[in-house]
Amino acid sequence: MTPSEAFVETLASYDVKDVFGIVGSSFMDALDIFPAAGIRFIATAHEQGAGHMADGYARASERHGVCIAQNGPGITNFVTSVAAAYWAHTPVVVVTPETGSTTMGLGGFQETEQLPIFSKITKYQAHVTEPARLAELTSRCFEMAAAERGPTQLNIPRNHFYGEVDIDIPEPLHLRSPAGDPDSLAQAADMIAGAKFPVIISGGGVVMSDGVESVRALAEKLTAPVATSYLHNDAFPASHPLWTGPLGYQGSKASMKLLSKADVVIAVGTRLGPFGTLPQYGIDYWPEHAKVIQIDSDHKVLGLVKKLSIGICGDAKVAAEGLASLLENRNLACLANLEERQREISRQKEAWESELDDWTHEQDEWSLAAISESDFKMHPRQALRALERAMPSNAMVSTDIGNICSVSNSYLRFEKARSMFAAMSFGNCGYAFPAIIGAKVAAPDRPAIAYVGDGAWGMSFGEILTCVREAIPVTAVVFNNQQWGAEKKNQVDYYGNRFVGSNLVNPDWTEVARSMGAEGIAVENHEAAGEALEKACDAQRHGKTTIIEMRVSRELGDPFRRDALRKPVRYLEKYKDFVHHS
Ligand SMILES: Cc1ncc(C[n+]2csc(CCOP(=O)(O)OP(=O)(O)O)c2C)c(N)n1
Ligand SMILES: [Mg+2]
Repeated sequence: MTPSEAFVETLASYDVKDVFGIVGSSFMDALDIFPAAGIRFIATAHEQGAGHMADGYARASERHGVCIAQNGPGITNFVTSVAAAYWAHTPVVVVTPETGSTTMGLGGFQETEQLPIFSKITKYQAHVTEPARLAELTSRCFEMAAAERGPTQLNIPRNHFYGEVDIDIPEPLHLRSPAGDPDSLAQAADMIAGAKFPVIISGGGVVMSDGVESVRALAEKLTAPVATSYLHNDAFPASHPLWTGPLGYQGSKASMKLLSKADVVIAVGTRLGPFGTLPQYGIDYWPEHAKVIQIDSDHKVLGLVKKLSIGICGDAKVAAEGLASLLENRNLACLANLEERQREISRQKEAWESELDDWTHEQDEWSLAAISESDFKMHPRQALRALERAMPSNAMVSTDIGNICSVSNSYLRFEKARSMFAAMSFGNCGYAFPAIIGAKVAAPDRPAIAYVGDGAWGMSFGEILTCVREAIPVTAVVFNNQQWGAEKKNQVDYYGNRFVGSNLVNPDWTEVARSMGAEGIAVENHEAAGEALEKACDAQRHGKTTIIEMRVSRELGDPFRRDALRKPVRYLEKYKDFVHHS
């Protein structure tokens, strides 16, 4: 067979059904036979979109995401999306055809060294040194992406698609993650049995291992409250009495207050990332004196951020099941104060819900002025509450990076895993819309909704073209506050309301949507938000993509990074006024 055939057959062997990218001569010889191999090539508007789609696709399913593009500029366009997938721990195989090996270094066309660019944002990189190794290294990239949970790069000098090879097509290995060392599990079970106020943190690893049921069983055995880790709101069902909501920025005060009381923290499938455990609302909730049991399939994150008592390197689901079975028929200290703890859980949850109900808008000086001066009057929090109430029960929601998307963390609740696809720790604006398009391809029967700020929308709305051309119906909820709000918030808090670069002038986004072949709905009042969302989700069933433009005031919620900013200091005379007057 030819190397192109070997490559495509290996994709098929790994059950690849969809590949995202933009057409290019460097891989056309393989692309030509994608359809015959049962592989759909989804042509995107930008390669960054293709990378995010592959990410969203993998996060919504248990499959690999795959993307491919033209050597040189097509590949450099992937960079941000690969970094995002790296920090979302998503198994994406990034196929990067490169300048031909016979001319590399001569400074021909579309030439750059493609391995160094991705070296810090991939879990594994394969360079195809000769055509005979193309299938083998393709397979390696699939195995490593799954085992290491992150993107891998398959770099292919473009001439290596041609020729003849005599090889066997590799088969998937179906490797399993470690179950957790038995001694560590036994020690952890002893520690949990002695706990008086155990609290569980359920993280992304629980979602990825399909371990929600196992964590639920463990929680019920202990009647332990379950907080979800930052931006993994789908790691525990929100209707469960032990669910307390998300930790981290704009998370649940109920979770934070309950966690602060813990004597033993059971952190399952979470790296306890530093940003996701920062104090919020002035509550420094991390229980410094508690014993911490951390379970993660990646040994490199155990004890990395938070001091721990027992680290268990293992699959979240299998290890949670292991703990639950070791606790079977044991005397549990926490059952002595069971009712007291149950009352406390309910009390904290009710307090937070009623605080959210009353928290219709922001109250700080800037926000109050902005509300009265803004052209648009709708309050983001009220709009988010209304959307929450109208959210279809099996919806998938992606969220972008921005002030309003961050505030949405308090209002996004899910019943099942693989439902929330936030831009994770890489934190790039422009993630949510393409990610939800990929998720929709993986789960076409589920309503797919992206929350996006107007600034981030400007970066990503081009992918409406992909929705229309490829018939992938989704809903984008665009929060038009006419500003790069999250960054403006820093200018309010630190830079004396000097707004350099943070105001936006927007077109009518509903007209833009319509002219691109989608529907557009403008919402100016939170009471209309729910109906608009229902209509848009319904339109998905008829193949239509809808952009809901939420015209909201310029008020702003708490900032991202109080931890990382300082009040400005100026020594030069000409800049002396550029300080913070408060
Ligand atoms: C690619 C990228 N560029 C810049 C930033 C810095 N940044 C973080 S939030 C933000 C503002 C987002 O504005 P918008 O999308 O309108 O949402 P809003 O904050 O107004 O709700 C910016 C520019 C980023 N995170 N990612
Ligand atoms: Mg904005």
